[in-house]
Amino acid sequence: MMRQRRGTVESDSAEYPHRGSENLGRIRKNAFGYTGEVKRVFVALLVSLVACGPAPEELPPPTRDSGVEFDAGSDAGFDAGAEVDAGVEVDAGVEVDAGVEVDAGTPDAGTPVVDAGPPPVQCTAGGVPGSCLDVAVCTGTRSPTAGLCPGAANIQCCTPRYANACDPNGVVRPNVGLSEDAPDGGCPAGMQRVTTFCIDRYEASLDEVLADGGTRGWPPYFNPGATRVRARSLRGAVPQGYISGTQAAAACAEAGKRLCTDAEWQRACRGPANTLYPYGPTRMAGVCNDARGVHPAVELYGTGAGWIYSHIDSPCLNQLDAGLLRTATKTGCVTPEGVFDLMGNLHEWTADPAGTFRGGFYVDTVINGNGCAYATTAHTVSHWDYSTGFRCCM
Ligand SMILES: [Ca+2]
Repeated sequence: MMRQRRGTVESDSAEYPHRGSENLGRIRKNAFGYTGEVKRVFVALLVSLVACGPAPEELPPPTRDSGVEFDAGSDAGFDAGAEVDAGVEVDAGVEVDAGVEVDAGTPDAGTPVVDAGPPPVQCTAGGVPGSCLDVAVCTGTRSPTAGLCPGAANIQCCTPRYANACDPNGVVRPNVGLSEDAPDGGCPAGMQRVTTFCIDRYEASLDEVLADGGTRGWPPYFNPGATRVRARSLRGAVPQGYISGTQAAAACAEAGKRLCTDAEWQRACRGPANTLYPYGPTRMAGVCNDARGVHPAVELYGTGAGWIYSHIDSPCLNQLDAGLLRTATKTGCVTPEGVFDLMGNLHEWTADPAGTFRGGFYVDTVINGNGCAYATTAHTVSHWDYSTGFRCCM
């Protein structure tokens, strides 16, 4: 079994917790075959692109401003993340729109040879940052949009090719009107009694706490940044991904709860009979949301190239068809005690101060352990990406 090792960066496929399969990992590695020198060039290119990023007025709305480190490098899928991380730390130093700055590098990062030389003029097409390039080189994983660049007609705004019609700046609040289950077993609304503790029955979603004390549903495809948010346990909700361990803990605290300990989380997942899967001792296909055939980043960006794994903050990733599901959609993915989606759908942060998220997600519940034993430990609590969710205990 391949396992992740905290703090190490090797070419072992288990270092890529969000890849759909080992085959996918091999494709990426072969397709981009980085050497240390190439990576240094890439980092230099990325830094230069950040320096030439879009003007503030071109950036997406404030909801994308995380105010926290987007630890993209550690998930980038490169063989030596330490060097890539160095570039991302430069990005993180840009206090506003760290993730967006990372995105700004997307169009060129995939084709560093084509784009070698002076950085091209930056542009934005449909809210997606891109570069002004000759249409002859804007092919494959990218598509051109006319009328957005200076110069000749063949110089057009070249952006990553999205496989769906998702607007990466679109703010949606799909959980409005939902309410938590009635209190039960001495636990608050939306929670389930498990031995000595209570645990959210569902992967958490967020409410934004407004200045007047009121609340409204937070758009679940966006990192909350420094926004005051409160965890909720809602059946039928789009659960909150894109959240760091630190933010998850704060959202639980805002609800009078806390992140589950590793022991609590595993006990809840394994149930009273201590089974490896929430539904029993033997893996059953399709019971939980854990086997999407195509990695969402591969589908969204239309390529398996390594660069896509450093651009896993896109709100569109969790809006692809047959990807993230609303909580308890998989009605059989429940423990005997009544806790849903512990396996698959979204990873779930636990209270480990060193950074652990558990249970796998909608692409994979195998690579870092089977079912309830799945644990990703490659990231600090400041990391977030589309696949990182949580639930609370108390
Ligand atoms: Ca889960």
